[in-house]
Amino acid sequence: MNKLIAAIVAVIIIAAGIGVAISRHNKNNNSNNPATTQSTSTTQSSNTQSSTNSGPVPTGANEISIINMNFSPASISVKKGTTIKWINQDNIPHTATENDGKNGPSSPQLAHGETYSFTFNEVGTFHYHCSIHPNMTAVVTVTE
Ligand SMILES: [Cu+2]
Repeated sequence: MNKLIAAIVAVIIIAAGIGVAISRHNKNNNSNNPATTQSTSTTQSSNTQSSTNSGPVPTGANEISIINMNFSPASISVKKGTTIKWINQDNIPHTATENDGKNGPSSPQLAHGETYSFTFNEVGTFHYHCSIHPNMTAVVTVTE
């Protein structure tokens, strides 16, 4: 009788072991699905990043990126006496050229990676554009 009980216990233990193995297997399957979802969402976020790259690019304080035929940010407000630095991140030349007839930015052609700095010593609104691509426009607002 003891052998029979031992055999039953052994079967129960084996069955329990199989049950654990099955549940682990299912858990693995379940965790595979979120992993698939994660990789999908990772792809989505990288897509978001690439679309972000085509838009505004993070810049330092008082820095304006020229990227993808745009000034970024296209509108900035600074205190009088602030120096703004433009950075051309495109592979084609651009300029930052004032178009209000004021004492605003008037850069030479900036090649890729070149920068231009201008200090705004007058309060006012300074519209500017790229002299090579006149549809590229932006504005700097200078306050006291
Ligand atoms: Cu341009």
